Amino acid sequence: MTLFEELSWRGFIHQVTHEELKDALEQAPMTLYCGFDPSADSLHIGSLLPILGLAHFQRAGHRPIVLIGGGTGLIGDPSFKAEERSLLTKEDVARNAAGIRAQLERFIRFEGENAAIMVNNADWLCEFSLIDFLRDVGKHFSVNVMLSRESVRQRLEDRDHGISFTEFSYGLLQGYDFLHLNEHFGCRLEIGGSDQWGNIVSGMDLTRRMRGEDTYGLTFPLVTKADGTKFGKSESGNVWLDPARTSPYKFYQFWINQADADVVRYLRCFTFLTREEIAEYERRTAEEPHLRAAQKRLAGEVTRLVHGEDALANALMASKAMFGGGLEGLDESTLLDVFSEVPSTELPAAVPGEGRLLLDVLTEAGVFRSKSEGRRMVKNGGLYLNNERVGTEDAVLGEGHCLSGGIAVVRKGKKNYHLLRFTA
Ligand code: 485
Repeated sequence: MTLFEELSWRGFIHQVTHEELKDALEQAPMTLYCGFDPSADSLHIGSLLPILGLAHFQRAGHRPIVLIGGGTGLIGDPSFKAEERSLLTKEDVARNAAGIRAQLERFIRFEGENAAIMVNNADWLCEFSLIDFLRDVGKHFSVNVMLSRESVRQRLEDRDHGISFTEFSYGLLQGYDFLHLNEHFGCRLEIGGSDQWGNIVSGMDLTRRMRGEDTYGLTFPLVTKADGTKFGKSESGNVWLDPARTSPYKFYQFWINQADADVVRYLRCFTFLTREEIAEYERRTAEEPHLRAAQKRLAGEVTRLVHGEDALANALMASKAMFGGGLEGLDESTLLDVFSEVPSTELPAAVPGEGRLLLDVLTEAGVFRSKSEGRRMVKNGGLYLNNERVGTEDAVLGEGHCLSGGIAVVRKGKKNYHLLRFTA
């Protein structure tokens, strides 16, 4: 399979500027780029497709350039955005750029053969003098063409949400980047999401006009869900790649909860599994969907890719905890994360040797309406402390019951959880 066939099969291709790109990619290694604006200090799973796209190109022997938009991020891309954005401060952009740079280093190889390159467009855009930019670059852009771009149509039609000159100029800056990378690194292809088509074509036009060089553009489709809701959002909002924003456990849960109608498509574009392996998961999803084998594999692969092996092991353990698995290996933040939606009660720390009757504590905490309800539950074998069955109604709550962070997990029946948090 050629790289292009593989990218098509995996669902990476929305549009290409030239059909010949397919052959050009087979003939010689190519330098290509994708840009990321640092509008937040972390990437989210919307950026995963472009990142993996770059990784596929690199695996096939091409040289990726990852561009951080430290300059363009100060302006803000208006493409398909309904409203003018508020400007970020220079400090914010610089901080975000550092965060994003660190994340990208996980996915793409910056050493060895066809090592990737990371650049920041602040290095050339911020130094440009306004007069020089308007004379040398602006002169090649036709406002008539810019006005006809689909990506700003809505903003031009709607007077209430118009577009400032600042945002309208964004395409010139991104266009200039392509020219710069062509000149300095021989870059011949820009890739991005389908919203980037206009900006990519601007850069290609400029590079042809100013350097007489022909270049290519390729866009990815927007990832969609079969039920029509937006991909990439969980109940708590965006799914981020930064573990401090979306924990590896929540990240794992996001993937494991994908619908049967979507999961095979996601295996193709979000993992490196082979065609044969994915065909097997397709069969299993059709024949035994209740086992959710494809979802488990998807969640495992993507969590490992983004957060690493240890975080995946922790996320797996945390996921089992919800279904009665052992809790001892989990640290405080994971416990609080797994049980974040569960009611909790704060109690003074248990004093060794002076433990209180568990049923008293639970009745006080409101877990039981009365002590007799508690007794009944113990008799029926339905009360668990830290996922271990409580065998007797005289059980004493002691220090040994505290998990990491002074937490004890109470469960009534199958899945009625309550947290006890002991404070020092
Ligand atoms: O030379 C460039 C300078 C900046 C950019 C690209 C090339 C960034 C681009 N204008 C942009 O806004 N990209 C989005 C971002 O940074 O969040 C997203 C796109 C998405 C995909 C992704 O970046 O909306 O389609 O291209 C990588």
